Amino acid sequence: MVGIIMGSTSDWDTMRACAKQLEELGIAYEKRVISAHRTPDELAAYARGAEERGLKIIIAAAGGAAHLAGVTAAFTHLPVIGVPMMGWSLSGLDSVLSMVNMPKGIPVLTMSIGKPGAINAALSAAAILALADAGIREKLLAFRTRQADEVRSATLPD
Ligand code: RP5
Repeated sequence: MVGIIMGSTSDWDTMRACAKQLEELGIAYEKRVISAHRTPDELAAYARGAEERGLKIIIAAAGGAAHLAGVTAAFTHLPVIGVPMMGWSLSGLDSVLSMVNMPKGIPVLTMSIGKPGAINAALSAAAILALADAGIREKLLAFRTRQADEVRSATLPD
């Protein structure tokens, strides 16, 4: 249902958290390394064929100039959720500004930088899928109840 793509194998350390969250919610996904600048033809083919292969949402992670999500969105009308990576410099500020500032017409739903964004990408995908899938809706609501309960029962050391 969800395609997770990332610009490099170096993004997987972060995006593993996204995959784990999807698994916890029982959402089927696939994962692939595809680069907008190193393998542009493969990216075009992947994004163009995504709907026909049954994908509903694409989560795209990239660092640096981070154009993967925007280019993916150019080739498909499916929702594209972008996750900016920390990158090797500027602590991910470059990636988040690049992803979030899409010109009008082709949106990228941009998450926060790094692991929190990776997890929120999975939760956002779940929220979209939950609109038409009662099972996912139930799992998402249960997750949020558990999360709230954890906060309520939290104790602090003296
Ligand atoms: C982007 O450049 C990738 O998404 C990655 O975050 C970053 C660095 O890639 P590597 O040089 O580690 O392959 O394309």
